[in-house]
Formats: sequence, C-alpha cells, structure tokens
Amino acid sequence: MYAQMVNTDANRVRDISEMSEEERAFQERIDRGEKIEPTDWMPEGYRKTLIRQIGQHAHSEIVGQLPEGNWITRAPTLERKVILLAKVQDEAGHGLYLYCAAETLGVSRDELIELLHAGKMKYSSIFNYPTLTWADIGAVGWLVDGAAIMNQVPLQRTSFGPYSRAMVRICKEESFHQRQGFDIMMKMAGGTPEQHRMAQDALNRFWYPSLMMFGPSDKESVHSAQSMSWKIKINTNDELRQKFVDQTVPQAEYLGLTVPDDQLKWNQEKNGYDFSEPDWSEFFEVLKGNGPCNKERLDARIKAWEDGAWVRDGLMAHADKSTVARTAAE
Ligand code: BYC
Repeated sequence: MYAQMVNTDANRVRDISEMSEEERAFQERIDRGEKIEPTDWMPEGYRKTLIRQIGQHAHSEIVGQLPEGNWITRAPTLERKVILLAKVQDEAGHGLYLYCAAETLGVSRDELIELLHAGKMKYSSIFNYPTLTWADIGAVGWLVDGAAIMNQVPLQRTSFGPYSRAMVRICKEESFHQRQGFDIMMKMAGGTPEQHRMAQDALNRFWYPSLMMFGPSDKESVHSAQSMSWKIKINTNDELRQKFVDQTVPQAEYLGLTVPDDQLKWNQEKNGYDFSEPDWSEFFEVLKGNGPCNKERLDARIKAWEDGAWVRDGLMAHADKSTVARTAAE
C-alpha cells in the first residue's frame, strides 16, 4: 500500500558523476567523516531532510512527555514520583536541544511548532498509544527508551555537527531512562501475581508499537538510501529493529515475561532472532492521525501552547524593554 506512495525515481540516490562540483565536494567531505556545520554550504535536500528529521525528533520528545506526565500524580511512591518527574523534565530538555539544532538550519522553533499543530509534521507513532497502568510507565522506559537509544546511539555519529552533539547528551540521559523503566518492570514482574499480570499486559501492548518506532521496513523506507549516503542516518530501519529485538528478548526472559510473538525463535545462522513484523497497516493508520491517542496528544500540545502565550508575550515585552533601555544607555 505505502510502496505505491514511494516515488522511486525522486528517491534515487544520485551517482557522484551526476553531481555538480559543489555537491561532489560536499559528498566527499561526508565520505571522509567530516562534520558539516550550519554555516557550511550544503545541498538544499540535505538541509530539508535534516529539518524534517530533527524537527520530528524534537516534536517526539515533547509529545513523549504526555503519556508519562499522565502518571506523575499517580506514581506509587514519592521516590518513583521524583524519578518520573526528572525523566519527563529531561524530555523537555531533549526537545530544546533538538529545536535549537534545527534552528541552526534556518527554521524557527515557532515555525516547526506551527507545522506540528497543523498536522503537517510528524512525531513518533509510539506516543499515540495510551499508558493505562503504572506498569506501562515501566514498559515505556524499558521498551520505548530502549528503542530510542538503539536508534540514537548511532546518530551521535551523524554528519551534521549540532545534531550529533545534541545526541551525545541525549543518549546519556536516555540510558538512565531505560534503566528506570527496567527497574519498574523488575518490581512489577517480580511482585504479586496481579503486578506480574500488569507487567505482562504492558509488554503485550507496547511490544509491536515499539518495533514500529524504527520506521517502515527497509523496502518501504522512502528516505533511508539518501539519508544514509549523507550520513544523516547511520543504519537502516530493519537493522536497528533486529538489534533491538536481539537485545530485548533476553531481558524479557530475565523478567520472566513472554514476548507476544509465536514466531519468535533464535536463528543460529543469522545470530539473531526471527520475529514477526508489526501490523504495518496499523502503523500507517497511526501516521495518518488515526491512532488511539492522536487527537488527544495534538489537542494537549495546542492547549499548552495557547495557555503559555502570556509567558511568551511577557518574555518578548521584557526583551523589547531591555533593548530600549540598552540603546538609550549607549
Ligand atoms: N513514527 O523513509 P522512512 C523518544 C515516517 S523520541 C512516525 O524510513 P526516515 C522518546 C517518516 O518520517 C523518538 N513517523 O523515514 C521521547 C517518513 O515520513 P515523512 C523519536 C515515522 O526519516 C520521549 C515515513 O514514515 N526518535 O524516543 O528515513 C520519551 C517513511 O519512513 C516513523 C527519532 O525521531 C515513526 N515511528 O526514518 C521517551 C529519531 N517511522 O517524514 C522516548 C530520529 C517513520 O516523509 N529519526 N516515519 O512524512 C530517525 O531516525 C528517522 O527519522 C526514523 C524514520 C528512523 C524514525
């Protein structure tokens, strides 16, 4: 279905012989492993792809606060509440680093947010699923942050300097997030039969949406080839999905939980697990805005933006006053 939307010609990676001198020099810098900085010359497609990917990534961080923020007031202990609060605040920070990285490419944060609110820019599909129980907060940390790290560690080596540097700090924090999620899962899975059941139920509901985080299968991925040749992406979607499954299945076994996949089987030859693909029609429905929480998430972001207007107005008024006072003093 989606393959029909893939314009293979437009997405074909051009051979070096088809490039202008400037483009060739740029590609050679990338191939040598040099970082591209905001003031360097870059092809328009490179700039646009980065704005799309970094912008979507930033949006994912701030929309990702919502399903977890939902549980701050209901965390089971003071300690858990403080940890969750810190994690949710970290996500806001990640959003800020990423919006700043995108701004170096000539787009403003306001423009990106406007596009998000108008439904013209995506955020990660995973955040359109609800967090129904406390065990879901464990599953989000363990699986969602686990998938995020798998995707983001290689992005520390991405070719665009500001993005790669933002990734270094984000990955450090994500690793704490993943561990706090696994810690919740250990408590729940090793707790009462009811807590164990909740942990299993959370795994059942978050497993396939987590696999979807890596994007469509390689044969349906529109951007991978060009993004990988520009080193905006380092691995394909399927490579990272496989690594995630290989890393996570033993963790589920350690927890005494069952991955909800009858086809899951160790494959000695490929030195990895065989596993079932997610339901891709569900993935594309979520991308189209028809997931369980798409409307709720976007409404919450828009409301937060509107409710915060007075803060932005106040800051702008203060900045204007300071400029007037400074100019008068000079
Ligand atoms: N959800 O050609 P493809 C976090 C879109 S934050 C929605 O493979 P690409 C966290 C894709 O955009 C995690 N859309 O694309 C935060 C494209 O559509 P457009 C966020 C998806 O870009 C808070 C189309 O499908 N991480 O972990 O080469 C709390 C075709 O796909 C998704 C990042 O953003 C999806 N899952 O590869 C806790 C990492 N997948 O744009 C945790 C940076 C695909 O043409 N991003 N699409 O309309 C990437 O690495 C890449 O953009 C992706 C997709 C691997 C996600």
